[in-house]
Amino acid sequence: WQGVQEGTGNTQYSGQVTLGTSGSGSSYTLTDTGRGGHKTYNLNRGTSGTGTLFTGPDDVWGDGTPGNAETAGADAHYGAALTWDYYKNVHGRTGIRGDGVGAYSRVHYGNNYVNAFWQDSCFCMTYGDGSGNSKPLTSIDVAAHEMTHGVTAATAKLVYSGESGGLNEATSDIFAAAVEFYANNAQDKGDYLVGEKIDIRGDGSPLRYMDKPSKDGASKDAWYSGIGNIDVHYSSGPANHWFYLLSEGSGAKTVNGVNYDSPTSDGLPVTGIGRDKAALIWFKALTTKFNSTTNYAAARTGTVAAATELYGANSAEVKAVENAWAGINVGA
Ligand code: ASN
Ligand code: ZN
Repeated sequence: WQGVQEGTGNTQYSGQVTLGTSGSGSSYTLTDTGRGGHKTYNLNRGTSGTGTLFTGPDDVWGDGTPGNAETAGADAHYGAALTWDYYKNVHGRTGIRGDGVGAYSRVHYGNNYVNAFWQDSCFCMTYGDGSGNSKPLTSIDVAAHEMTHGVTAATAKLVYSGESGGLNEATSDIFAAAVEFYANNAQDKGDYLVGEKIDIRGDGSPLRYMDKPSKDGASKDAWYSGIGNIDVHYSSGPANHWFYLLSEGSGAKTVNGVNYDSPTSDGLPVTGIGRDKAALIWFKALTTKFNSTTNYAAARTGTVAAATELYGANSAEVKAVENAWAGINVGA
């Protein structure tokens, strides 16, 4: 059977979901023909090659527990599908490169490996199983974060060091949040936290907080001269904070049951314009204004230009973009 087929995934982080699969009769694979042929492979703790393509007799994948090898495959396959759908349906971009071609995912990388990563060289993303091989890094936001590294590499090509590196990381966090909200999965509602499901620290805390990035103990809330010298996962903080402020506004707020409290560096309030508009502005800036050496000051210029094209020079949206940058110490 050659058409688009739907199987069932019993995921660890997102409950029971529909997956794009291929096959018929008593042989199916995790090959998503409706999304560029995106495939998901089982590395079975190896660290090179593609291992084996997930294949099974019944088009039902995983049982929701990490002990079942298919479960991480189901989560990763689902996250890739959501990210594909988000870019296609929200931004009109079909595939990471916009050419309709799917990437592929590899799960069960190594042993107790607590990371996930995108590689442009294979046009693929890879997930470890986490500490104790029990918390694979296959949540929706991590999948969207990694795939977005592919989108950035295909568009602005932000260099992965200095301020552009922080903006590269923030782009992955921004669209990770956007995809999670887009998915509206009952077991993983949208939030402005990154990696809250994978429990990397073992205390239930997320990897990163977008409303007040310094809550993680290392990320910065606002730009300062020299921010380009810290790790890109921390210099992303101000841009993540900018996205939160632009989306939701400053101050205290509860979204999907999560409490946020976002201060501004200048003490002035920011009125949010909603995350959908904020994401459209960042996407337009990423794909038409930014380049490999864009820094925080240039990101301000680029997003103001993008918002001006989308909403007009005297719009409330442009004003909010400017106020959000002021709120993270990036002035005119
Ligand atoms: N998971 C990390 C990331 O995508 C891997 C890395 O440090 N590049 O940011
Ligand atoms: Zn990243």
